[in-house]
Amino acid sequence: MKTIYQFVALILISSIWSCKKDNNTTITVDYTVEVSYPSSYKTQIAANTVVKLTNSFTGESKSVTTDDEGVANFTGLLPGTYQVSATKDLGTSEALELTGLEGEVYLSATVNNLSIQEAGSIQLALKGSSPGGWVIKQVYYTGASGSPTYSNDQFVELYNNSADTLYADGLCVGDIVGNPYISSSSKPSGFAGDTDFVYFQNIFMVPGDGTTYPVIPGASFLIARSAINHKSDATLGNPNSPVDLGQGIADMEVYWETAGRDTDNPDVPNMLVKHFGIATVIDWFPTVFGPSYAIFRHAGVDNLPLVAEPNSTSTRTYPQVPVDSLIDALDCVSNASVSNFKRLPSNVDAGFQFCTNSYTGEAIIRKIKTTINGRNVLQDSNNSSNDFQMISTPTPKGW
Ligand SMILES: [Ca+2]
Ligand SMILES: [Ca+2]
Repeated sequence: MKTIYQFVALILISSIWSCKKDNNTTITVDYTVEVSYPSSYKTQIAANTVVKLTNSFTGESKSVTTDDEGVANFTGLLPGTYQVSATKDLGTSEALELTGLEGEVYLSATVNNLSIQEAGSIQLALKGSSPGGWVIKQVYYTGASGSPTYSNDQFVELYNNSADTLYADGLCVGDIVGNPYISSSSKPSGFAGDTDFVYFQNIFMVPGDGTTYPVIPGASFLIARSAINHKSDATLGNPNSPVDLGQGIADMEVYWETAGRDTDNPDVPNMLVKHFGIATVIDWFPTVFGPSYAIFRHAGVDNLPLVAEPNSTSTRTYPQVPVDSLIDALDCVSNASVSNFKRLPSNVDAGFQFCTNSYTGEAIIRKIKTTINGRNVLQDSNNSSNDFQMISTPTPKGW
């Protein structure tokens, strides 16, 4: 009996062995995963990306890094159902190279319950947060050259510097309290040195329900002091003005009804007035000697604390906005040698800009960092001395 048992056992073992041997040689498969970057990137080949396959039954996982073609080659997989994931963290320099923008980016892609029964391949498209966002692209504050003086054509142009559609709804824009140095009796802002807050002279907000004003990547949103063709409007304009800010160019205008001297273009929507510094001023009138601008979002914009300027005899008070709420800012003063008249803290804007004089028709425009698929990506290092340049004539929505 013992011999028979041994014989049967031998047969069983050998048949199991042969079966196992057959399985090993026939039922593992190879599989490739090709990983790509978003279409807004300079290249779509996502090299050096970690891809992980996890077998849903055994729980075992394998990780392979993609090669120079963005391909991860998996070998010896058991047929079955797999969870697939790829992750890629871009450091600042890598993000800059691929997107034109600084800032860390975290990309990932997953496919759930992928059935792998035979050799094959799959493509994974990485997605993630895109760097960049709203930036101030261009400001024109100096006013037209020639006589009489004319500054009704001032504007601020915002720009979608990201790879995603953004909505302008709820964006606040304003000019910061403080003298840009106009004469030897001028004094720097009493708020200078405050690195936690900025203080506004005027604040205006884009209306909308959150999706009313979409702006595609690489497009602008222009806010005019008054939305008319300043060059050709015989009644309200001035032939010396360098700009047409009529319908189709201006997306918004500021309309200040209270002083009774502003006009309302019914074809261009009006900004919501959140704070108007001096009610008797005819319109939003950033100083032609060099205003500082900031854009921000703040849920409590209607109830911002109002603060008097330190070391000032003025009783006027100004809305205080935390620097954490700022999206972008640009400090301008009257000339190159008065950096002590900067109004924005260096953690917001490490530099400043200036024009040669008031009423010169000059403007300040942000530099182009790179171009990706025809979309200009603008330089944004939070230092306006480097990021912007003066131009002799404004180019509303142009370059
Ligand atoms: Ca106006
Ligand atoms: Ca209007």
